[in-house]
Amino acid sequence: MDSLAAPQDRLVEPLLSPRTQAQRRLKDVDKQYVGFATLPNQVHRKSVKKGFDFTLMVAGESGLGKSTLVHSLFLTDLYKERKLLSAEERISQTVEILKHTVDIEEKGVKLKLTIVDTPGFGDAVNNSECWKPITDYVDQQFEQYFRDESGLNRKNIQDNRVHCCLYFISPFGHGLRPVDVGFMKALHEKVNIVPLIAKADCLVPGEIRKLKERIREEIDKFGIHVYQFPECDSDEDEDFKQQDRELKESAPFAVIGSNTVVEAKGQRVRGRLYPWGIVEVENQAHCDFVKLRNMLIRTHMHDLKDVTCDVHYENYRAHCIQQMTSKLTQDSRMESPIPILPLPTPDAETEKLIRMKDEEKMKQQMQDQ
Ligand SMILES: Nc1nc2c(ncn2[C@@H]2O[C@H](COP(=O)(O)OP(=O)(O)OP(=O)(O)O)[C@@H](O)[C@H]2O)c(=O)[nH]1
Ligand SMILES: [Mg+2]
Repeated sequence: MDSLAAPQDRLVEPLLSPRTQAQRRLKDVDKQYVGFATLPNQVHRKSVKKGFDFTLMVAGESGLGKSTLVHSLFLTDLYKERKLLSAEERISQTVEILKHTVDIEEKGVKLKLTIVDTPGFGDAVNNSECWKPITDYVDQQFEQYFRDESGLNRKNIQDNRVHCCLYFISPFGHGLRPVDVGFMKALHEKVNIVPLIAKADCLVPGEIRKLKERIREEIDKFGIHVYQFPECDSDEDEDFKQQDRELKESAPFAVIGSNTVVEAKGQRVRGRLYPWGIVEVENQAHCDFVKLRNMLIRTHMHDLKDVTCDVHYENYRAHCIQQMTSKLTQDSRMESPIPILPLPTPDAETEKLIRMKDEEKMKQQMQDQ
């Protein structure tokens, strides 16, 4: 820019205060750009104003600690006034699909978080009836969204689609059970499934490692599509890349849930107190609870929403539109107001007349020439 400045400007410049010089230079830079570089700021401001919503579902066999984990993850933090339960005050068995919604705000960013707690199913059952209420629930949310989107007020649609389903796998088996395979396959095209090893405090680290390996192999073998963490961008810093690697290696996360606060090394922590010691829910050496929470809230919430919208909902939408069009064409065939009749074929007499007329026409044309 300096080389383009007028000669008198170049003489005056050194006499100006450093602040004015800086302001001048900024103005010069201002002249060089149109302003679309502010687009990310505009998007940021708009989305912060609008707020975010996220729906998380938990599913799996009965008694694996789904409700407890959900409380450990969010609800006791969110419901500040809610008292922590004592060890005796167990969370009761979930008998119907329960939806809890909380509005939270952090540094001016609003999040409407919905937790869908589902009743657990028995391990001996391997028929679609036991998870039908869950698949129906997911479909109903898609259906509602599809209807809202086709309605008049498209701007203020409430997004209740399930963005992630934490699927609890028993720590006592040798891998996936038929019920796990059946459930995940029934849902994997509809929702992002994040498999978890429940009650990880029941296994020693070596057993957890083996079970993780086994589950990963079986997920592959049975063709189950669980949520895939996206590739890390190459321009991310080394710390982030390392975290991303660890996250991917830890899947399926082994988790521990607890509703009690216990004292460990002079600190009050959420954990489980056993005669031989304490397992801490938020201690990374004890389980993957923190990794799971970070993934859900800090690092992958947006991607989970994107995949829900761009892949799962798109599939549902395409299927709906296909069904609607095939029904429409079927109906119009059946109820067409103008009967489509076959074209009449001329009889022999008419054919003879047409031929004679044509011959006459030709003779006339030849005489004229
Ligand atoms: N050892 C151990 N026990 C747990 C853990 N999480 C929950 N529990 C206990 O397991 C029992 C069942 O927990 P729930 O949270 O009700 O299990 P659920 O999966 O919601 O059960 P349903 O509602 O029947 O589907 C309770 O006694 C919990 O205290 C855990 O991480 N480790
Ligand atoms: Mg429950």
